[in-house]
Amino acid sequence: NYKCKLLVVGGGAGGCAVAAKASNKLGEGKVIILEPADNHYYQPMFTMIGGGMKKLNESYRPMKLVLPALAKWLKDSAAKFEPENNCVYTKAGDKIEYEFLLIAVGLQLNYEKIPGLVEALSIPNGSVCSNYSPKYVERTYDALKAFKSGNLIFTFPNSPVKCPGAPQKILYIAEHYLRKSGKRKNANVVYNTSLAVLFGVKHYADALWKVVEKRGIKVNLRTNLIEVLPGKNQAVFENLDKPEEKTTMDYNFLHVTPPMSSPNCLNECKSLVTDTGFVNVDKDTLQHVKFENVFAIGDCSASPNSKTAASVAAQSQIVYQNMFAVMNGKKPYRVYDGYASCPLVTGYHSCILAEFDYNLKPLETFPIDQSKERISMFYMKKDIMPPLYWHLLLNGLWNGPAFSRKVLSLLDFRKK
Ligand code: FAD
Ligand code: UQ1
Repeated sequence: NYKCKLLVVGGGAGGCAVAAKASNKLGEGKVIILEPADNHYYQPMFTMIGGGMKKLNESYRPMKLVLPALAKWLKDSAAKFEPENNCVYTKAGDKIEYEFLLIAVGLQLNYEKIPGLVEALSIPNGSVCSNYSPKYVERTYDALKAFKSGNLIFTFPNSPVKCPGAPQKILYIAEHYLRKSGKRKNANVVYNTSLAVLFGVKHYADALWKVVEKRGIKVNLRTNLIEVLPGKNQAVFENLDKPEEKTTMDYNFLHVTPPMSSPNCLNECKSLVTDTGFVNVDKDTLQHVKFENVFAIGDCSASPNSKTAASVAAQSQIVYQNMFAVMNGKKPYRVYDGYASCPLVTGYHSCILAEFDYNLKPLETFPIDQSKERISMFYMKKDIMPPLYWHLLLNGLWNGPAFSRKVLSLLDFRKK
């Protein structure tokens, strides 16, 4: 059994960033990180792996090397939270008592919720793929190379997702791949999304509708994947506005974004979560609404921002400063504006850099029109973001672009 000042559950983007800040401040041995995985994945790279622009082995590093050396890593997972007693029980049966708790367990992928999908994803060299899991991401580029003609279908599930732009980034990359390889004329490219919009922020949705029109991509809104029939190469969709209406489509390539939910370990502890299972924090301070020594960061939090690593960066400093305020007997004072960013890669050399806040209003860093497809933003996503993530964010040294935005706004000659 263990005792600590701060227990961080989950050593992903958010857990690692805040653990680095906190252990620098508190010193050796005061922070415990509970994390079961051997490797830490930079998930935003999965989009590039699916498009053949990066390799899977570039997307992960051993957990031991990314977690802060001053913190103690417990290689186990949280099985039960008891915030009333300031403790967490692990899967192996240990009890960890804490003074402060940061929950950073991310989001759970539920591939098995779609009948036939796991079977389809296990067929060697098959035409069904998914960028969302390291287990399946390498199938995407292989399936793209193997595609000859027919229907390419891309899906967006009827659930909360992380990086809501990612299901359509691979759509655009694949369409560009087909043009580059002379296969486009034989292909029917379809995006079936559960959402009622192409993207949640109108400013960028308007730009993306132009992209799909220009490139002859068919978009079906409110269309949700409910079954895959791997033997027949068919996918079944429901119309979410008329659930009795089902459509079966033949596929020659199917990219699935799986349904997602909050991790099971949270669902048991009703005092910790909202009715959708996410950690019930105040959207401004990221402090738990009932337990003042509990905070959450990232994809597992119920704060209503888009779930991205960019949000985690912005949240990391807010959580850290508010938690230390409470440690010092003060009230949380930093307020999170809901900042999220989604580099919407639209091909092998182009990207629309979406940045926005809780109100789904653009909150852009650069003094240029970011709704335009740009080469510069593509290389920022492909070559600048990975080192920024590994060297700065995970070491607690990147708090998002808010400061740069303020400085760069001085150069914005569009405002008079
Ligand atoms: P994660 O980084 O997922 O970490 C969660 C950690 O918790 C994991 O290490 C896991 O092992 C651990 N864990 C789970 N259960 C338990 C348990 N019971 N006990 C202990 N530990 C546990 N974001 C962007 O900003 N830009 C992008 O371009 C972008 N593209 C993306 C593309 C794809 C295909 C995907 C999948 C994601 C993308 N994201 C992007 C989103 C980004 O990766 C996530 O929002 C970010 O990783 C969230 O950080 P987190 O710390 O909340 O969760
Ligand atoms: C960001 O901060 C971040 O987290 C490290 C990402 O995830 C990889 C992003 O994709 C983006 C775009 C940002 C925001 C950074 C800038 C410079 C706009």
